[in-house]
Amino acid sequence: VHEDLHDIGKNIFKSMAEASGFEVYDLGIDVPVSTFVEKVREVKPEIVGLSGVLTLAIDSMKDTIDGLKNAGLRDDVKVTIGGACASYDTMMVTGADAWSTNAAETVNVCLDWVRGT
Ligand code: B12
Repeated sequence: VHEDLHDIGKNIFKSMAEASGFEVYDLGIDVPVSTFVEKVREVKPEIVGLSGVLTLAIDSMKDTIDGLKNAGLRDDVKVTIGGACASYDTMMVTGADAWSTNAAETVNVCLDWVRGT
């Protein structure tokens, strides 16, 4: 998410999701809200993953989810946040659907989402 340059955890989650069959669009690091909104509009993904480890990434995640809401796209996607700043409280504050500090567990959550279970 914007302002956060850490990407090791994001890359691990991306690799694990791809290994489970997901097609992943990696938007990189320090990603503006507008880039998420444009890509979601273009690709129409089932799931959006947001990664951040800095405490300030919590605000960036909330901004990003608010951006999806304001663009009328929030209800079309599940959103999972991950990284060291992710927690149950962070999920509640940002308005995400799930949170993770464990990429493997969250790949299983994503599989459940796309299978509709
Ligand atoms: C490596 C590192 C760096 C590297 C990053 C390299 C890179 N390419 O990512 C470098 C040296 C560049 C760096 C820079 C900085 N860092 Co740094 N960094 C770390 C460090 C040592 C490890 C982070 C990491 O990669 N962990 C390993 C990964 C695998 O864990 P993870 O991200 O949690 O990912 C796992 C899960 O959370 C999950 N996951 C992650 N993302 C996602 C996403 C989704 C969707 C899902 C489902 C799951 C998921 O899957 C992963 C595997 O299970 C931590 C300290 C620590 N020991 O944690 C500090 C740390 C995060 N950094 C910190 C700081 C302050 C900075 C700097 C601001 C330092 C500075 N003054 O310049 C800059 C940041 C600049 C910026 N704007 O981002 C602080 C953050 C403090 C805070 N709470 O805000 C920490 C905690 C160090 C500290 N104790 O002070 N850092």
